[in-house]
Amino acid sequence: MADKPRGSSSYGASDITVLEGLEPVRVRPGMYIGSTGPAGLHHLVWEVVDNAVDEAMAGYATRIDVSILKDGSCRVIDDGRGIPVDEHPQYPGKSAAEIVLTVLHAGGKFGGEGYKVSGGLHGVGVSVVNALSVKLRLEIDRNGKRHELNFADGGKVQGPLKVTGDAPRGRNGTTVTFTPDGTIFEEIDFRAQTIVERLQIMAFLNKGLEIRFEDERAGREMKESFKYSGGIVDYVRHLNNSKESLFRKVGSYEQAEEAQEVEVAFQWNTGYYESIHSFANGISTIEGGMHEEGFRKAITNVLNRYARKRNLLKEKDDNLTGDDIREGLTAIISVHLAEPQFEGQTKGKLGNVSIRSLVERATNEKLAEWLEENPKEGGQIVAKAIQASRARLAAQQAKALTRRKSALDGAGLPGKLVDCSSKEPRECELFIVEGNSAGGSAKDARNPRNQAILPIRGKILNVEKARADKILKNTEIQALISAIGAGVEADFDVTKIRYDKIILLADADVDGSHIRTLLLTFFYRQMTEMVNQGHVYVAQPPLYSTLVGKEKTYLRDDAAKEAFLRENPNHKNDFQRLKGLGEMDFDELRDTTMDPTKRALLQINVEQAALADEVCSILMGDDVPQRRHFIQTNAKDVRFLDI
Ligand code: 0RA
Repeated sequence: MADKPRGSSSYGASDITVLEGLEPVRVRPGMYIGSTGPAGLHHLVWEVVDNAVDEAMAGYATRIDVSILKDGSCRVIDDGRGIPVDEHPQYPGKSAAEIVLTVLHAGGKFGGEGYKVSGGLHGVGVSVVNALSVKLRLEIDRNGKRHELNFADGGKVQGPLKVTGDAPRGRNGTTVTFTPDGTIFEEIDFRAQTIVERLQIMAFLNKGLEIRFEDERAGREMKESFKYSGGIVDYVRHLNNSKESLFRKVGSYEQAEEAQEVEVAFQWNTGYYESIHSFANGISTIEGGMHEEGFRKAITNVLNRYARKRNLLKEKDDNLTGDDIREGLTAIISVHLAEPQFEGQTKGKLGNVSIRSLVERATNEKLAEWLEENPKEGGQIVAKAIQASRARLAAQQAKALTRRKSALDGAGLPGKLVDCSSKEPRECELFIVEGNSAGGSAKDARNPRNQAILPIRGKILNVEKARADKILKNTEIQALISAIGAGVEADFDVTKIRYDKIILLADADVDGSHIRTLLLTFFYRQMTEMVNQGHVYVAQPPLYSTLVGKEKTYLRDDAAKEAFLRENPNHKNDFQRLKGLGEMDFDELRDTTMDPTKRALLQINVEQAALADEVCSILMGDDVPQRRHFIQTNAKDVRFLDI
């Protein structure tokens, strides 16, 4: 087939069909890949990688190489069977490979049994990637030969599949190299970090599969390689790496039926939060769904039954709640099923009811077995859950107390809050300021109409190291909760926040950075939706000021100062190094942080807050060793945590 010459007329005709075939993708890319922003762009990579992972799941591929080439294009190599190269039965004169790349949904749907469980959520098929690329080259090693097929301008085939030589040493596999179409995407700059993070998760979910990444772009060169012989057990270890685990073992179990299967790995840490990550066919289900439901229900039952059987819970005792049991639990639930139903706002919720009973049954049987076989660990889990249940009762009392207290002092606002006069949250800002002196200058520099100041005293409690009862009894935290006015934890309601912007104002030194980290951890853990929706900001006071004529100019950091000197080589004036916020005077503070037209604010996203949270969980206590910066060097990536 590959060498068969084609008549020019039939070539023209097929060309038209192909264009018709992929045209809808170019007209409405969002329907196929969600968006034409960065998420959509990376969707192209996931699509190709998913196909390669499918080959691995089917037992054929063992290694996947993903590269961003010097010219910004992306290449994915796998050592699977190779896309079939023979003539496609329904499309005389065309290779199966051409059909896979030019017909929507032609992916693995032909050629016998196809895929039992296909990853493709994304599942829109590589043809979509082809449609949205200016260039795509397909190289296939199969039947001892290397084949090549090229496309351009949104999936137009550039001639028939050709044999270009022998495949190296009997190798099979597929290589897809594509250049996204810059007229379709807002930008076509791949972000290495985004890709690496996802590849690592794929490697965790596919035990033994080797996934390599290389960024070849000038100045951005990097390499990563992932291969986990323990699969999701290694994933749990990785997640608990920065925490103190309750015991060394990571438990796991799996169960399969004809059309669906589940795999679970779990371990508890000594912390107070649960961290359950679930996946369906390798796709993250961040909104949970039936698999998580089945797991939660069963784990609660199993542990209560176990605790009673061992007499750790007495007859008169209430059952432990699911929250008590899941405190400190890190778990991965990975399911595979034939036709996953993704529901919910972000399509991140698994709707298949049948998987709930499988996960529930598997957990009921196999977790119970694991507990029988590991009595020491079982005892530790129950003891922790019992402590959690006591803390829960204490927290209920503390909450009731806080409510009663705030009912007593009128509006329920903390005494040290300097509130603004406007009651329209959309225009209001709350500055959380370290220390009373800084609070004083901020009070002078603010616009009293819409800017409120809440001074806090020193380091707030590290909520990562404290249970709900202790958190709620802490006066600084009580002040934060009542000033923001939208409740806390499960009761938090982001629609009730009294200020649109919550702005953290702390010094640019080590202590200031610690305070920011603690505050971000509190918001991330206890007012998560407020972070999610971008209401949290960090004020970034500049490092230098200098006079240009009579006008004071502020320069953010050393780089800004150098740039300024390059642009103004004759500048003679001294540079003032600005001291801490507490020592800034009225106009300095106004010009750099309070005046919305002049200041620099960093909007905190979820990743930044999660990072702060991670730091809090690795800090041994709340006291920072003097002059040590928040840089995590124990992980393989060095991260600067002074957000
Ligand atoms: C259709 C059928 C078969 C494999 C593939 C497609 C396939 C697609 C991709 C995309 C990237 N890598 C891939 N590897 C394989 C089955 C082939 C057979 O039965 O031999």
